[in-house]
Amino acid sequence: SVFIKKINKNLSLWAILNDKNEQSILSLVWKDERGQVSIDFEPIISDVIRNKYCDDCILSVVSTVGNADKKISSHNDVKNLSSLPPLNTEVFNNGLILRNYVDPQLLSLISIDLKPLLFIVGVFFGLIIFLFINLYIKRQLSLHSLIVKGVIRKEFIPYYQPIINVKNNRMYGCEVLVRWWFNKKELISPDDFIPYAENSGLIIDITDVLLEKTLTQLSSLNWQKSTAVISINLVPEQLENKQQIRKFVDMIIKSSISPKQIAFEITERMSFTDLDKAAIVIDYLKAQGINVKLDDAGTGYGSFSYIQHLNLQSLKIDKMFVDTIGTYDHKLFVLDSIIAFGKKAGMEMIAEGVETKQQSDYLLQSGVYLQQGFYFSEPLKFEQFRHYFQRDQAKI
Ligand code: G
Ligand code: G
Ligand code: MN
Repeated sequence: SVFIKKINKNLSLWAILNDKNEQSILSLVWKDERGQVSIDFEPIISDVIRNKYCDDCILSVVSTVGNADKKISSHNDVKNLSSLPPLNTEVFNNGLILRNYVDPQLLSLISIDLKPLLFIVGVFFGLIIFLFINLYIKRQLSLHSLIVKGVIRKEFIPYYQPIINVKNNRMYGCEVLVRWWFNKKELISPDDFIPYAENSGLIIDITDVLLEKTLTQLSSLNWQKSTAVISINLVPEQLENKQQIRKFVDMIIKSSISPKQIAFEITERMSFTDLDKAAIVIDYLKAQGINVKLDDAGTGYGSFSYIQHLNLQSLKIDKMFVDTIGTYDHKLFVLDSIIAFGKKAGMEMIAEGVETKQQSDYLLQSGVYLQQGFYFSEPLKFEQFRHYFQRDQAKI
């Protein structure tokens, strides 16, 4: 216990700390030649006294049996207090009796029942959380139904970003990037719907529409007379679905474009659930002449294990690494390592997100001559891409 103060010759106030020192209770100690009496207050009373909620609203009376009515003080307030029934009475073995009197007003203050208040607060917060979840689900549901409608109306259209062979400055091919021509008037970027579409499986229907449109548009350019390759993005889930891939292959075979001019880019951002299944599908595609490239290489789930397991022969080096060229970012070493690995494994490499001449030159010097990025061209809508393609064909 800790000494607090001396109240008079015989009486002193102490604090008794509990084990964890979290809450102390107060103890009044009477000491004279006959011995010592200490009164430990209930924690709640200790708390009240410590925090000075009121003066003279607590009275503890120690008396011997038969002596209880002899009041100790003439103080008015104290008299008032002790005229009420005591809050508690304790009789000790040695015959002493302890009575605690507490001002009823204070008592009602202490014992305000917090349960109903807590309940109301709980319900309030519960309601808010419920409303948020509700709103979120509704939004997602409406995005879902909008995409479904968009698929039916074929609102998903391809944009084409050229991939350049820097060695001869000719177009090696292009990547197809989806855009949502929402209600035929608003162009929505993939970032706003691709994540949802990928997670919900709707990406399968979107790719369907996209591939169909791409094949029609590129056929109209006599694409098959060129050697250019078309890259289409797939998520791992699509590649594990052989039925789905068969449908794509059928669409390609029916078109005028040779399967050799088609490649699928498979993103590393998501993981495969069944690598063996994917490996079988990739072999099937290869047998059809369709190449599969590893997209966003180095950014996601185990490039190297995928490359080994899936027998991939192309990788697209992510913009994240191209961005480090000309900086002191330590990821520049990663870029160099990816390139070194690609060379050793005899893989075709395409650098993405090339924005400057410096980046393009560095990559070329490192042996990566297939490049894509704003430095050469943004993704183009079909009309613009037609011109781009025709100009490139005229270079022969
Ligand atoms: O073109 P860009 O901003 O705009 O595309 C944003 C993202 O959307 C890129 O990560 C790209 O890989 C992805 N993306 C674009 N088109 C498709 C597509 O047809 N299918 C899938 N799965 N992803 C796509
Ligand atoms: O993830 P994926 O590689 O499929 O997507 C390519 C994405 O990168 C698209 O969103 C495309 O618009 C974007 N992109 C292509 N070239 C560049 C570039 O040079 N700079 C930037 N910032 N984005 C690019
Ligand atoms: Mn891609």
